[in-house]
Amino acid sequence: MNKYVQNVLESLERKNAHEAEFLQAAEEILSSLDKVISMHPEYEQQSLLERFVEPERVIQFRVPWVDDSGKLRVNRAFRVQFNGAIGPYKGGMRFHPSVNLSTLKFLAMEQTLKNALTGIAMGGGKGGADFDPHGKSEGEVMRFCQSLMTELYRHIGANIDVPAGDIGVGAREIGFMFGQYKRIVGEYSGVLTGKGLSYGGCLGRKEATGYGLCYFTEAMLNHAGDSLKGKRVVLSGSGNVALYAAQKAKELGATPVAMSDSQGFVVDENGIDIELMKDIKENRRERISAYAHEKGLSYHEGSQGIWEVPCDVALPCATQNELPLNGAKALVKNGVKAVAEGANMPSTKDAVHYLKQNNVLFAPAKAANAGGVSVSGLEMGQNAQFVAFTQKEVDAKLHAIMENIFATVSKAASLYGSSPTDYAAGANAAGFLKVADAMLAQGCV
Ligand code: NDP
Ligand code: 2IT
Repeated sequence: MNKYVQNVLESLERKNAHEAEFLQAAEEILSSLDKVISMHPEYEQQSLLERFVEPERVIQFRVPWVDDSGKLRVNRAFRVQFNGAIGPYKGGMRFHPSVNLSTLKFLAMEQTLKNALTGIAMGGGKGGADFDPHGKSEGEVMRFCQSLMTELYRHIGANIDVPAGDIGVGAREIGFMFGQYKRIVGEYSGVLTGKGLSYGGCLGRKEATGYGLCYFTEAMLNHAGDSLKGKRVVLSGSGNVALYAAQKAKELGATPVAMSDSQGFVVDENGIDIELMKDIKENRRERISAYAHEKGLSYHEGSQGIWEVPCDVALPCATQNELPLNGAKALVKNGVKAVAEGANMPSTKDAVHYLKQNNVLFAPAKAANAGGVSVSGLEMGQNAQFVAFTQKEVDAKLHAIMENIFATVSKAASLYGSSPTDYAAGANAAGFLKVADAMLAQGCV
């Protein structure tokens, strides 16, 4: 490894010893930038890496709210404004009990490079709270969102920082947060994306991450002389990303055969009934076991076993580190051809290494799941201009963006990766070069 990269990583480990996820992402990114760094000695002179790994700003605050029994509860929330070199900070809000600063810093750093790949002027940010929306009433979720926004509003803005959804945050939560923002500030602006269609949301945003993931996967398979048509697909998760990835995979001629949630998974050899799954997850907010019951299928406890289900293409779409080495080994044993990451950093380092060693095509999250934030970018543009794109226009733009990201990442893989299909290194290099260039141009920032 390049000495400069190594020094920066060592210093980062000393300073952030307890931030495992952040260090994991930083190591993955920086260790793939050897060639980039050697070709740009000015980066070291200008302390580019030291600046890149340090968030511009971290905001932490308490969120007090009252539950249905009248008890006052407190959660911890954050917004990490990681890098604003190429545009307003942009990235989702996550509501999940596991949320902590390490996870949000890793997500914000990944987001910075992802957003650079989209070609839209968006910096990188991420936020969230250790609040679990599961089992909460509508009123509790609303009061929580309102309380959170009562602090967050002062730190965000259409040209400052534009949050969106992520795990546990969908259209309902965005609506509650947006309503509170507007009440406090007294002005309509495109301060959040993923809004409802009746108040400035963008057609196709809900579907964008999952659809984009399939467009990227299709481009990657096409490049290798193959396609999604006729493939068996396994998807982990059954949230926003997984549902629409399953839908698009089916439209492209594949058969999604298995999906999961954090409790377990189901296998449907006839192909997942997407409408039923959407109803269970989006409307009824029930567990995936309901799908098995209603279809008379067996339900498998535990989410990990899903990687044992034979498939040609695996799309991990739930959460970080959900695809460990064992999972990768099971996939390879059953002949998987491609793994494309819908979630952020779903594959562990050794899982990625094993997949590459076994010639499995691997699409890294920051490229493959960039469709969601890309359409968020379109939503920002739409709000700024007071216009609305049609579903067809959005889909065409999303398709073009994902194909362009594949082309960019593929070219960068040839230049900077260990092989022409080292798309992980390609995505890191292409994203980093754009951010680094903007930072250098702006001086000591
Ligand atoms: P959702 O909240 O809609 O769905 C999350 C899904 O993952 C649920 O099925 C959930 O199961 C499961 N899950 C969550 N945590 C765990 C866990 N610790 N172990 C096992 N399963 C888990 O979130 P999204 O679909 O929006 O996000 C999924 C992933 O995609 C995340 O990594 C997110 O960062 C990433 N992403 C999202 C984008 C978006 O536009 N929404 C854009 C790009 C990336 P359960 O309900 O049981 O908790
Ligand atoms: O990880 C992600 O890219 C997202 N959660 C979407 C971010 C956004 O601003 O739309």
